[in-house]
Amino acid sequence: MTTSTPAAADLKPLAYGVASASYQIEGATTEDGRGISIWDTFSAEPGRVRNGDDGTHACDSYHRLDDDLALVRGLGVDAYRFSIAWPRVMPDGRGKVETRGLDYYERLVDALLEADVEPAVTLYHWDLPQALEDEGGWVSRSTAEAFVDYARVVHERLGDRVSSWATHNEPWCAAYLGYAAGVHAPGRREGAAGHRAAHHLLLGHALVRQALPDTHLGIVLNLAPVWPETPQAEEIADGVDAIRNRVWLDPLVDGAYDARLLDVAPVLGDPELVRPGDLEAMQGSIDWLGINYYTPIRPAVPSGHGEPHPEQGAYPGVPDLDLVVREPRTDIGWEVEPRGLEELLVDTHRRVGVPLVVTENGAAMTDTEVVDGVVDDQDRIDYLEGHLAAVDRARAAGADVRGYFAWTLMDNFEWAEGYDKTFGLVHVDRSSPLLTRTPKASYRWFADRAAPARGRARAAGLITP
Ligand code: PNW
Repeated sequence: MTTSTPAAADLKPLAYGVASASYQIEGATTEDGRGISIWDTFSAEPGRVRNGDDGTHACDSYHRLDDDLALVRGLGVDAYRFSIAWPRVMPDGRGKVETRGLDYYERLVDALLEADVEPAVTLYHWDLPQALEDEGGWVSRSTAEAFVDYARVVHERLGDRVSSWATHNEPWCAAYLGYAAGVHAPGRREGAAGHRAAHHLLLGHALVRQALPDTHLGIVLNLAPVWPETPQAEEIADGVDAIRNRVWLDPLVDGAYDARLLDVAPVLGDPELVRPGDLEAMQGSIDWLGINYYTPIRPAVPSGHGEPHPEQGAYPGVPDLDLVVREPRTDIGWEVEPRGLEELLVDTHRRVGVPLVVTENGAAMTDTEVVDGVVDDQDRIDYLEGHLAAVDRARAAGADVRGYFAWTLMDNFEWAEGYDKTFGLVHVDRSSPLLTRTPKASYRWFADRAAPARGRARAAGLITP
């Protein structure tokens, strides 16, 4: 395939945004009729989340919406990416609709539009209603069917005002960390369940596409470049690539699971699971693709020593592997390597042929303290600057990247890591009853960076046509 390479001066402006997710920031888990989610259940089980943390209060954004909207406005970004909590809208996962839940998101959307910030909605960022998990969760086909009803209800309320929609956030995490490695909710450890969940997540996405044919619809994947450490690890790396990247891209682009994937995951060839029409419904079902990027993956043959990696178990069917993490690293232990983002954007552009958006990118730092009202997080600024330069290089090489969202607006509930690892542009003081927000140096830096593009990117129709 040929790719034209525009001169830097011809590049359209990049749209800047900031991202969050419902369970990570909202708190108020029992308010206004919200049902229980699998993350409420999982984080209540001892030993699942670091320090026994949970999202009961999170950043209390459910009550502090006005403060948080002011923070978004103050950043001067073009877009705010957030997710909708399924159990707020349908407490039992299906059937009864809780209008107070919808009211909250409507208030958020209206305030964003009022401030000339584009709302970018993610329908599913991991907070599955527990009632659906009790019936098998994503391992069960009926969850994909329930997802469409939920999507319809949300779209009916917000579809006239929201133009950018994503079905899932990082279905790899939902499927494989949740059902195979068991380190995320619902904490199940069965390899085949991971593959089944992957298929049903894709199916749910495809059914939403059919139900909402006229929406500008995408999916957000945590694709990663897979770089074998040694020539001996190439075979293993291909298996990792199959489960991390191709299990999503192949159905979306080609309407098929490839031969190596079927070898690693024979269950994906089971006609009871993959029914006639499923793969066809997935093919061509995205108008845009979101990519979340943090770090590359470096598979190696097992050395017999070295720490077990948290993602171990998340590539079921692939022979034993080690995952090597090179320096430098952020405080969550993830290697910093902007060239991974550049390569990923260029390769994925060639592969999918739809506009790309970097829907998350950011750095965890535990060492950010407020000193005289200031948080000096220069390391985070360096991380963001390095990755924005990688986006520029990918664009100059022809990759059609329309937007860049920093992860994340404020320090929040970082899943299995609890509140210990923080990615925010805004510091949240967890020791103060008011959960006081203090913009960090990175917030000011990102605001300065976004300012010249403000308005121009949206006017050019970059996020939504
Ligand atoms: C993503 N892993 O999560 C999510 O989309 C965000 O909600 C999250 O806060 C952010 O990245 C930072 O972690 C991930 O263990 C969590 O491989 C864990 C993993 C990957 C992504």
